Amino acid sequence: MVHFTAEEKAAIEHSWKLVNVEDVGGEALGRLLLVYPWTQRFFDNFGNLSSASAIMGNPKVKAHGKKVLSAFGEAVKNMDDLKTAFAHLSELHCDKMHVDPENFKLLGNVLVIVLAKYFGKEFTPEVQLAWQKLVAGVAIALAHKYH
Ligand code: HEG
Repeated sequence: MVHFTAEEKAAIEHSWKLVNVEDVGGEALGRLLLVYPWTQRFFDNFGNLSSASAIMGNPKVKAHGKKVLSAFGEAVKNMDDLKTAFAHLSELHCDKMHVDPENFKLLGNVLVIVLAKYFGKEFTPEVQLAWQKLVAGVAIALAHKYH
């Protein structure tokens, strides 16, 4: 299980308040679709994903990215028990959406990179490490109910 120090929790809680879930979530999901194009198959109802600018400007990508990143807000509130917090979403992704859980790790790593871009110098190595641990914990929790 991923364990967070008091300093890591404080760093995540502080930086989370500064995150615009639509901008960061949209960019993270857009980059996932661009960098790992096979992930596009889960979103065949999203319309035009034919180029980088189509993906990054697609309103459905933005809206879904916002939804995904908003769920990270639950992670920020439940750092001590991510498995319980994500149990229901884990079941949904397994049983309904059939998403290969490897993709949760990919999205988490893309998210850390996008956060680094938004925060710039404030994304110190300590803050980055805390976020890396959080996205890893979320990926593990989301995979937990897979069978
Ligand atoms: Mg998932 C739906 C969260 C990664 C594919 N995702 C959702 C929903 C949430 C969510 C909150 C809405 C659930 C509902 O309708 O009740 N997703 C979420 C998180 C992560 C993640 C926190 C973090 C890693 N999702 C993820 C990845 C893929 C994916 C990597 C595919 C590559 N999600 C997916 C699909 C849906 C959701 C296909 C249904 C979209 C729809 O509404 O049509």
